[in-house]
Amino acid sequence: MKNVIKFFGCVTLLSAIVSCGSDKKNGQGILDTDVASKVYVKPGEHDEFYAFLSGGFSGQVSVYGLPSGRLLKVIPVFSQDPEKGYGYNEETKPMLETTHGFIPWDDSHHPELSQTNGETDGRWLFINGNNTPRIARIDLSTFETAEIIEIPNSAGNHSSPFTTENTEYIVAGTRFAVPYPQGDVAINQYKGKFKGVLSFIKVDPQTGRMNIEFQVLMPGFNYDLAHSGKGASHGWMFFTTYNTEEANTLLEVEASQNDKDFIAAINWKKAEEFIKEGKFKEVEASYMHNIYDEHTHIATSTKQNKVKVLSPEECPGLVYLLPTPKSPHGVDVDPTGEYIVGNGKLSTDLTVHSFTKVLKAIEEKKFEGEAYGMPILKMDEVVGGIVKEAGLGPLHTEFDDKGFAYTTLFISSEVIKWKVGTWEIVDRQPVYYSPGHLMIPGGDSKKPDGKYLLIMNKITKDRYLPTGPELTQSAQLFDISGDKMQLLLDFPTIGEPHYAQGIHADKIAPKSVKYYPLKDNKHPYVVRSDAEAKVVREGNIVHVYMGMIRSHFSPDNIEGIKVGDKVYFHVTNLEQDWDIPHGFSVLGAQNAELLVMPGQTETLYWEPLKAGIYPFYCTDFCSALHQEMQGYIRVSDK
Ligand code: CUK
Ligand code: CUA
Repeated sequence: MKNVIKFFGCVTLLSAIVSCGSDKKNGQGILDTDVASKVYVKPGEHDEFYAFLSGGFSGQVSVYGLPSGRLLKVIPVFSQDPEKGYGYNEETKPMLETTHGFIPWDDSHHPELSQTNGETDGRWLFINGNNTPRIARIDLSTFETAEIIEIPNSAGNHSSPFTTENTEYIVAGTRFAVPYPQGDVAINQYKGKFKGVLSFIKVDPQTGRMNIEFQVLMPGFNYDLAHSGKGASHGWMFFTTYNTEEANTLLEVEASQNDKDFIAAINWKKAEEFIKEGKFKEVEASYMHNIYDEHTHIATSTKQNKVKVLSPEECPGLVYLLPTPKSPHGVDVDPTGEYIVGNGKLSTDLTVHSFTKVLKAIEEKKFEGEAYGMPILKMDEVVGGIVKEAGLGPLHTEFDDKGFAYTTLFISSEVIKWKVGTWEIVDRQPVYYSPGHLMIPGGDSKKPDGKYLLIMNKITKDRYLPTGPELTQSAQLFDISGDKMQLLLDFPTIGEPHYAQGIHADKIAPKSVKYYPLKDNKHPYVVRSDAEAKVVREGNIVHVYMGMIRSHFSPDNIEGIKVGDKVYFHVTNLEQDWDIPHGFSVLGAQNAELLVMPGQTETLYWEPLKAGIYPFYCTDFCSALHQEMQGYIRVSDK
């Protein structure tokens, strides 16, 4: 009997250990295996959503599958990428031209998907470069950067690139006010001489091509973030501001802080009328416009030099200021377009403006003053609700499809869920650590997909294995289909993710390009078969027309090259099959490599510096005979 009891005691203990080790219950009484199954995407199966995360100071965009958190691709935008040769090959170098020269770096913050009728349509992804003000457009059929436009008379392009509900415009707003026109001005002349410029960039509905339609000349505030009106507020764009005291040093920011800053509401429909009426000034504005041609796969960079500018002083009704407590950071508009949430980072409450009330206050002229010709609406007249005691450091808000909003709290490291309309907080979860932006697929559109919420954290601390002083930033996935938010997954990100966008895979995957038809290749140095391969000399410039196909190069032996020649390898991938790129590089190549997609031609520039034999080879393992895909160049003294 005694033995039996002992035996059972053992079993109980054993099963306790087993269940502890493999199937813990979390704080909400849910088994780890239940959580794991929610993010488990079986080998060979696909994720339900694409997530596009900004790469912050890496200047890239990274593409993840959700819910698995699997990294699918890194898209170079404002960066050179040795993996793909972007920014190294001759075709893409012009993409990184600016009026300050070739700049292969930027700080990219906010990806924004194009929309049709207020819904994400999977056509393009826009992203800003903060430092040398630029906006890029990525084509989501190829996942390549298709266009970059520089923003003139602007600095610190932070409140960008947010779209209107039919991608009529994307906007770009200056963070740093700068002298207008730019020039040598004493910094303490800030107030009065420094201005902020908000740009409205028209997007061609067929091609996606961008064009700076007009700029609005604003006072020297700092413009932080933006979001577009939609539905009820279609035709309006909202920008948060800080430093409305126009101080040239923010060292004593808290001491000198105005009690309230503003959300600037811009009526862009009205702006279009002012443009038609000729109420604009055409001013000097030099900027580069870089376009990657989809037929030649060659980028061209063109300098532009004029832009139309509207001034609120001369355009009554163009801009209204909505007082919003203490340094609002994000501004977010709910799916109906009625509520405009100002996330005041130094306030513990969230102020929500009602668009209906804004219109009424405008109509009834309920102003508490004006600034530079822009009426300041009375705060009491426009507030639609306050989310009380949200927490410390509210930064950004996204929305689901059930009438709830989700806000990140940077300082208290939490995310809260609250009800739009009652303003009551219904859930609060810790995140690890210090969240900036958050993303629900479609969460800033008219039609959010309220299944997952992604939180992007600035600080990771102890969540992963240590990697020296720097730890990767981190994303955390929550299930938001139930009443309570449930943490599912942590995964590392590339660079600092600011904003992100998510979209159902069905809106992109079917349109994905598998290869480029060779017959449509309009590159001037294309070869369409091995037979067309040749070497052409023009003085000391040598053009090598080269073909590659599994598993050889043509030509693969090249002689007659001299030290000091300028050699251009124009390499065409002759494959017509999905996922068979070939790579190309040569010993001593000064410009990384090429990674050429099937049917495409790319050019590597090389200057041989001394006589010798220089092997070249394919850098992408492409067939069983990949290692045989090689050749030689002989370089002789002059
Ligand atoms: S910012 Cu990064 S946390 Cu540039 Cu959108 Cu707010
Ligand atoms: Cu082609 Cu390896």
